[in-house]
Amino acid sequence: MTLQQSFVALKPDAIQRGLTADIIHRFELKGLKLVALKMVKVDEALASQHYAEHIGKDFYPSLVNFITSGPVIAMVWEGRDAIAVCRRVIGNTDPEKAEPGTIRFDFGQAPQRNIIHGCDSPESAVREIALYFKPEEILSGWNRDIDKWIVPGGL
Ligand code: IDP
Ligand code: MG
Repeated sequence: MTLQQSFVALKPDAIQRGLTADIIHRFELKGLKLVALKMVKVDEALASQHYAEHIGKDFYPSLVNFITSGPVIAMVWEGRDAIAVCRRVIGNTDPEKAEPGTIRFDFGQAPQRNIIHGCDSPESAVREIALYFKPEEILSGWNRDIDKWIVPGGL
C-alpha cells in the first residue's frame, strides 16, 4: 500500500452532459481525498503535452479536437494506491469493454466520448499533475477529521 496522488480530468462531454457532480461523487464515495481541482480550457499546446504518447496515432487529431472543445475539470485525488484505484473506478478506455459500475460503462458509449481521463502510472501522475497544477495549488496538507463536523470539538 502506497500513498499516491492521481491525476484525473473530466473531459468536455462530462461537463456538457452535466455529469460533473455524479462523477466526482464516485471518487468521494470510494474514500479518496480531493487535494486539487480547477476548471481549465485546454489549448492545443497543452493537449499535445498531455497526449504526447499518442501523437501520430489515427485517433490523435480527433482526440485533440475533443479535449480542446470545451472546459475540462482537472483534479488530483490522494489515497492508498490512488493511481490504480482511480483507473478501476474509471474503467476500460472503451466504454463497451468497461465493467458495469465503472464511470466509463455507466456514462459512456464510445472511446471518442469516454467522459474522463486518469493517469496510468506514478510517472504519468507526476508529469500530468505538473502540466495542470502549480505545486501551491495541491492542498494535500489538510486533515479529514469528520468527527468535529458532527460534534463540536470532536467525539
Ligand atoms: P486511457 O484514457 O484509458 O488511458 P489511452 O490509450 O491513453 O486511454 O488513450 C487516450 C484517449 O484517447 C482515450 O481516453 C480515448 O479518449 C482516446 N482513444 C484511445 N484509443 C482510441 C481509439 O481507438 N479510438 C478513438 N479514441 C481513442
Ligand atoms: Mg492514457
